[in-house]
Amino acid sequence: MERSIQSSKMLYILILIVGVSTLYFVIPSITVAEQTPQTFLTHTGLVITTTGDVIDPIGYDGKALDFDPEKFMKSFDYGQVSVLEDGTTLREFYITARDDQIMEVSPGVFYNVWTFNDSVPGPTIRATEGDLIRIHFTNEGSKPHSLHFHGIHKAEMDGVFESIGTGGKFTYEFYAEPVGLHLYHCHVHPVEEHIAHGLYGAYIVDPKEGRDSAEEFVFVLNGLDTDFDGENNFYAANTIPFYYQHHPIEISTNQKIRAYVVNILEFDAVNNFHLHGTLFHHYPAGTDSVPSGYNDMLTMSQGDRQILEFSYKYPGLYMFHAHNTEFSEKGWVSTFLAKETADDFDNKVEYDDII
Ligand SMILES: [Cu+2]
Repeated sequence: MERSIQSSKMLYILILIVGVSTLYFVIPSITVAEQTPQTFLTHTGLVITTTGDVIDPIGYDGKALDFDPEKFMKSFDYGQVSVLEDGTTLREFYITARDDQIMEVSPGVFYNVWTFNDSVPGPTIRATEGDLIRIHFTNEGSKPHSLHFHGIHKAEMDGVFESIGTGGKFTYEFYAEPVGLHLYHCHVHPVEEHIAHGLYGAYIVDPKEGRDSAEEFVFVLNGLDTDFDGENNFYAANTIPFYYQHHPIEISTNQKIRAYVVNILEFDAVNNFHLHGTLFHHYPAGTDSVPSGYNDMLTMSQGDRQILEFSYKYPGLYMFHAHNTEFSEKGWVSTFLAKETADDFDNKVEYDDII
């Protein structure tokens, strides 16, 4: 009898030991799973290994970046201006790269953004044709970065072969040419990783005679691969999915609108732009003064950009979005709210008088 009680006790102890050891092996494997490096094969065949742990804001001791798409779309950085002895206008810009920040890109979704001047996209650089552009670049990131500008410049200013290491500085200098809408981005390998995280911006060169007066907006079409699997989870105009759908961009009817549209979308071969309720004249790369077409639809590959000019005849709320349904349903959908101008009311009175 005593023996059988002892055997039962032994059995219970054995079950307890097995149970506890199982928990010991199971629970730690669950808790460390998020920090285990995962390897992904991207569309371009690139292998990316990431722990993905930066996506979790708990443990990140910095403040999440503020980004205001409303402000961004109307902000142009003309640099610090001075005039050289030969009369050339010098524009100096200070750009700092970082890769350790996070941004709440959608409610509760924190993304490790890599930034130029704490912003994704970086500042929209603007100059006039023939100006001398001098960019004081500093890399405060943990990885090497660079600045590669589209446009005409010397090979050593191309930002491709010289990557700037952590703490490094480099001064890029080139003349603003040609007139157009260009872009800049980091060109350090793997480039798709550096672009996907946000190291890019728009670069506008105005003609010496200036541009016609218009309400101007910048839209950088981008995406967010928030789970690091080489595919975008969100799409947007200016980083924040659905932003301009919830915050319509107010414009006036019969007002000339000029939109600078740059496609930097990573991972997807093409992106597109569709405007409702009116058509636009469009200028590929903004390099010609004659429009290439009159359309409500544009398709762009990565690096393509277009200047669009249009106006609204009738007041109301109009969408503009990717005609690729997946992209629009995942955030690349925006709206213009065209309000009637005083001129419209005057016209209406005249029209009423006639009938
Ligand atoms: Cu980079």
